Amino acid sequence: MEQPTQKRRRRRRLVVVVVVVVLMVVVLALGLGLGLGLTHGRTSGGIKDTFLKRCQKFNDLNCQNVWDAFQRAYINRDPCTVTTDAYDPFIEAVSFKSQCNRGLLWSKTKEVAHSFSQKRDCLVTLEDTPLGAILNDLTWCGKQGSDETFTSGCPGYSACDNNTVRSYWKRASAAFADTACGDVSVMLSGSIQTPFDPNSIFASIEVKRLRSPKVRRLNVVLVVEKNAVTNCTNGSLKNLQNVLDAGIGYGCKEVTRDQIDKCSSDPEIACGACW
Ligand SMILES: *[C@@H]1O[C@H](CO)[C@@H](O)[C@H](O)[C@H]1NC(C)=O
Ligand SMILES: *[C@@H]1O[C@H](CO)[C@@H](O)[C@H](O)[C@H]1NC(C)=O
Ligand SMILES: *[C@H]1O[C@@H](CO)[C@H](O)[C@@H](O)[C@@H]1NC(C)=O
Repeated sequence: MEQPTQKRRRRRRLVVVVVVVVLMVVVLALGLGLGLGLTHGRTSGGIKDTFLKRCQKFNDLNCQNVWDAFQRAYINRDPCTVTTDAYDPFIEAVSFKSQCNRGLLWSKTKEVAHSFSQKRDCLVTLEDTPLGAILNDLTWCGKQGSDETFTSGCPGYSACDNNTVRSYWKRASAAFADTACGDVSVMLSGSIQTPFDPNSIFASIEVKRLRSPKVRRLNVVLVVEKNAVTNCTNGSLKNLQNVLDAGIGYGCKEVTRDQIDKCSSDPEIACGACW
């Protein structure tokens, strides 16, 4: 009777040991998983998820490749030394088709331009293409000696010339202007003194990329609201005509915000009749 009791005790001890070991493994695995999860969340988790989700709306993109090409531009770099050409591989990975007669540029009119392009299937802004849609309103940067993507503590848009985000929008705007052909539209603001501002991305990058004969004409839509201070006769718009590539036609129309909103919400109005 003595032996079976000892056996039972030994077996019980064995079971206890096994249970303790299993528990330790489970706790370790959970802890490790949690640790990895936290690291993930602290670094690229948020922006990578947003990036991939937005990218996947464009069916013809291999989004993991696109993300890899994007990261290569700024990872392990001082965020004030990222030049526009660092994004070349990314731009190539996202290459998209020309926008003949549908390209809509904007300067100081982001909100109205998008409210129009998103409601009507007439004109396309940079932000309606993958290049603009994926990164719109995001902030990101890298750090020397790190392979992580940061979304806070990045230099502001005006902090330095060659910063991660600013160089991106310059490069993306250039790529978008390169796809323009036929008639191109631009919405400029009639509520500021200088609708064609030489420091804007439109003036410093996009206009220079519009080449004749691929681009036939530039139509300025000068958005005038109640507080309008200028019109199509403004001197800065004369400057715009002067810097346009020879052979590109030019037109300017003052269009009220109300008129644009009406056209945005009424599909019965033909696109060509909006202004
Ligand atoms: C930014 O980069 C360009 C090269 O793309 C360079 O010519 C320029 O000097 C740089 N600007 C600053 C402030 O470092
Ligand atoms: C355009 O604005 C100028 C003042 O900047 C004004 O003299 C002129 O009459 C305006 N032209 C039209 C057509 O409203
Ligand atoms: C528009 O043109 C520019 C450049 O000639 C002038 O500097 C501005 O003062 C002008 N704006 C208005 C409202 O006259």
